[in-house]
Amino acid sequence: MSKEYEIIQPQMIEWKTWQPSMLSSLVFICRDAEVLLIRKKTGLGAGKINAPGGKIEHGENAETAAIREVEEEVKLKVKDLKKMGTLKFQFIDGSNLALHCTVFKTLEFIGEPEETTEATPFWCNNNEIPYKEMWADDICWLPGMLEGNCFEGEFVFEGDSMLWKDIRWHQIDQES
Ligand code: 6U4
Repeated sequence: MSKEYEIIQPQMIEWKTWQPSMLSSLVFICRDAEVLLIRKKTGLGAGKINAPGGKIEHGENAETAAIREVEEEVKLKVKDLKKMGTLKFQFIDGSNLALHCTVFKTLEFIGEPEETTEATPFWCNNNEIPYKEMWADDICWLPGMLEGNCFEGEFVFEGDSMLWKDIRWHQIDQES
């Protein structure tokens, strides 16, 4: 077989039977026309701007993991999380990471965001989100999500480069 056929092409991924190797969550905390973002200091995407969140640990679901990660990363207690979407990331670099991420939004939080060893938090106006410093997929779904729309997306990455994407939007009552 020639080398060309051994390379995984993004369009070859069978999303219907795709299985994640890691589960995670992201939480967008909103107040007025602002959203709380972080400069991530550790782990996947260190140095990038993202929302608080991280891996789902044994015994947790996406929501309990999201609540724990927000407290660990920025010292806020969040509640009333609304599930807004799901993201599936297949990395076709050496990691072969297959990452599933549940995206939540909330208006309810207690406390003031604090810097930790994992993250530097900052409030950002919804119109000034620094997409160039974020994962390449974020600009495809974050604006629509902040407007209140629910979504599902699949993405293929090679390192930091997004090679392929598919996003579907739907009504809030279809997302569970
Ligand atoms: P640990 O080591 O568990 O503290 P943690 O910050 O929990 O690390 P990590 O480093 O595994 O998690 O990174 C997973 C996080 O990265 C999830 O919150 C989702 C986020 N993430 C990964 N790829 C992303 C992408 N392409 N777009 C995006 N977020 C992404 O918006």
